[in-house]
Amino acid sequence: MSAAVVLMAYGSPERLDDVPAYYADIRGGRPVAPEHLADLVDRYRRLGIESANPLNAITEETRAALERELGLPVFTGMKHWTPRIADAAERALAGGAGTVVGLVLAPHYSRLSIAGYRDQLERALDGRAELVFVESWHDDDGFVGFLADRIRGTRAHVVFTAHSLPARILDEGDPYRDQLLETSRLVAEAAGVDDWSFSFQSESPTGEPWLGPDILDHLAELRAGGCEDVLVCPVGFVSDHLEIRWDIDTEAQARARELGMRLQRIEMPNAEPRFVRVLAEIVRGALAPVAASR
Ligand code: FEC
Repeated sequence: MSAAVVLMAYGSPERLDDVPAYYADIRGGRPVAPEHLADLVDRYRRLGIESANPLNAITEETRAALERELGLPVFTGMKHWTPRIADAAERALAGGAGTVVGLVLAPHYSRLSIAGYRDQLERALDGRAELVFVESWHDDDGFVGFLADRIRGTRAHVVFTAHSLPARILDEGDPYRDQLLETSRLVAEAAGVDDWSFSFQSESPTGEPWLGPDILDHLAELRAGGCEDVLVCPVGFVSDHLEIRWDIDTEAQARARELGMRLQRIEMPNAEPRFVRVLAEIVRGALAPVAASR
């Protein structure tokens, strides 16, 4: 069996000049409010992304390490930036892949997130290879164990976080929130941590209600309950995204300071060898039934 992996990520602008096109892609043709664009450019500027983005280098490092670990070709495909998911699919096909494993660098399924990655990959492959798509890996033992080791022994209250989504997903029976709570519970249990809670982060100004509580409000509630020390564990992200470096390290940190709290966060998995081995096991698990059926 000739297999290849398309490793998918949200994508991040490579330089400041890319931000308008990147944001337009996220909006998918819907209007972009000039003040929201200016705010986004400002956030990337303040993170020092003028002419190069370290996040894209981390994704490439992860890809290369996963390729070495698996001994299979791995191609990176971005949902909202380059290299595109479609480019990655073409490269996998050009290399002779008969089976393509689609793995997203986001562990939790939502119709508003993972389904979009799947759709792009399916359309690009267009039946030219068998697609084995990993829908979610939120309860993967390796992933849970990895995060548990990050929080084990802490005396702080642990706040698990993930990207918010429009609240209407709950009416649509979307499993996103349940999967997030499941990861949080499993990680806390594995680490022997009893003192924890969950909150969302990174809500966008789209004019409709989003899932809450938002971490900024949640910190105030925790403080009102007497909590002074918080460890943030962003279970919905695996890299040093804008959402981590800005929303947690800058905004939530400022809120915690205002409230007189100490806020720390776990190191993100990024391209850490143990995390790459977790991803490799997920790919092997996805390929096992295919190999067995041959
Ligand atoms: O450069 C970076 O590191 C940022 C990468 C990035 C990640 C990410 C993850 C998720 N998002 C999800 C949902 C939405 C929805 C909207 C939305 C908007 C943005 C904007 C930027 C952005 N997202 Fe994102 N997201 C990242 C970046 N996201 C930039 C636009 C400006 C802003 O609102 O701050 C609203 C779209 C709209 O306007 O209609 C919905 C979800 C995830 C986690 C799953 C995943 O990674 O795919 C869900 C990383």
